Amino acid sequence: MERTLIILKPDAVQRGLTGDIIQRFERRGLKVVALKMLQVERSLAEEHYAIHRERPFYSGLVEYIISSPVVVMALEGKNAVKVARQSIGATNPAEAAPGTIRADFALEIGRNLIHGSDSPENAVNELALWFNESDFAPHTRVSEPWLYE
Ligand code: DAT
Ligand code: MG
Repeated sequence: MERTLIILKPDAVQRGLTGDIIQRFERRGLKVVALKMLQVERSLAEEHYAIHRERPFYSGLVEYIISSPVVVMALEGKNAVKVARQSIGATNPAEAAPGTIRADFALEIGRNLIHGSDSPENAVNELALWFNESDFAPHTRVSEPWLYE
């Protein structure tokens, strides 16, 4: 089993879409093992997006993430990183496949609703950045034999 970090960005919260988005992951079979809402500190936003520090959109990206509260969660499941990215869709909602979260709920790259870790290694690092070990509530669900053979 693998875990991935998901951030429902300020537009998802402000537009009242957090429930719809979480439901999509739950319906797919991914398990929420940590979940919290918070106002992001600038320093955390800067660290999370450090890889983009030199990009022209970096300062706007940081301002966007700290502009209003976010919902952050850890999803667990087989290939969680890959399948969550697939359900999220391409970075630019205008290019995202229909049926993905970004295509179905968003229009612009700078308001693309959601973050998902892009590799298992980055997922481990991002989860450590956003959560403490005590934030996790590992559990077994009765549905698991019906999700995994
Ligand atoms: P993703 O969020 O799909 O992993 P990314 O890691 O390349 O995409 O970029 C992080 C975020 O930065 C992305 O969700 C939106 C913003 N972003 C990326 N490329 C951009 C661009 N060309 N113009 C404006 N914002 C951009
Ligand atoms: Mg990324």
